[in-house]
Amino acid sequence: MALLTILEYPDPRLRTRAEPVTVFDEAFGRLVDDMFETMYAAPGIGLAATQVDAHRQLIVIDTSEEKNERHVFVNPVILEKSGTAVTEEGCLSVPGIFDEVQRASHVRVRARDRHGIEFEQDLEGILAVCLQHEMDHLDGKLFVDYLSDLKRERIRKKLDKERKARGTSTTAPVPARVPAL
Ligand code: GNR
Ligand code: NI
Repeated sequence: MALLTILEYPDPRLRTRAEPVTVFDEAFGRLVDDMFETMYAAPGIGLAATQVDAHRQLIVIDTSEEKNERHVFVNPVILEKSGTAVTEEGCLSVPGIFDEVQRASHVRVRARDRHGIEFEQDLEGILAVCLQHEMDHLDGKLFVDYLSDLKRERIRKKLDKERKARGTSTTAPVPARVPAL
């Protein structure tokens, strides 16, 4: 098991379109496990492979309180959507930013599981919203794309500033100076 690095906006790799998964081998199973570990550690309720720079159509989700309901969606396709829901969304690739996004409240999805077995499922509530958020990642899209240009620009500048502050942090360990003899 391994923790993967999550790409952050405005990293251009987040704009990559994911390719369908064709091989469900051991290495693929390890990627699924590593994505769950990374999502739980973050913590988040969903993660798309795009966010960990693996550009394949793979999504993991767990919206349960107890973190014991693993959902895997490989090569997902939305068959039907209905209703609307406005949710305060966040994204591990846009840390610390939350804003309202309108999406369908109900979706029917066809996908494959980690073994390549096809299934169909009806989703509602946060699970439906999260799946749509994750499928956007697979298309190179982020929730901030639904916000105004002004908001998106402010977000980019804020994250930029925070990254710079992290880079020159005074709390970073200062290398010990070897005293002159
Ligand atoms: O952890 C997450 N929370 C969340 C809340 C509302 C709508 C969508 C999400 S997904 C997000 C994790 C993430 O960035 N997935 O791509
Ligand atoms: Ni996200």
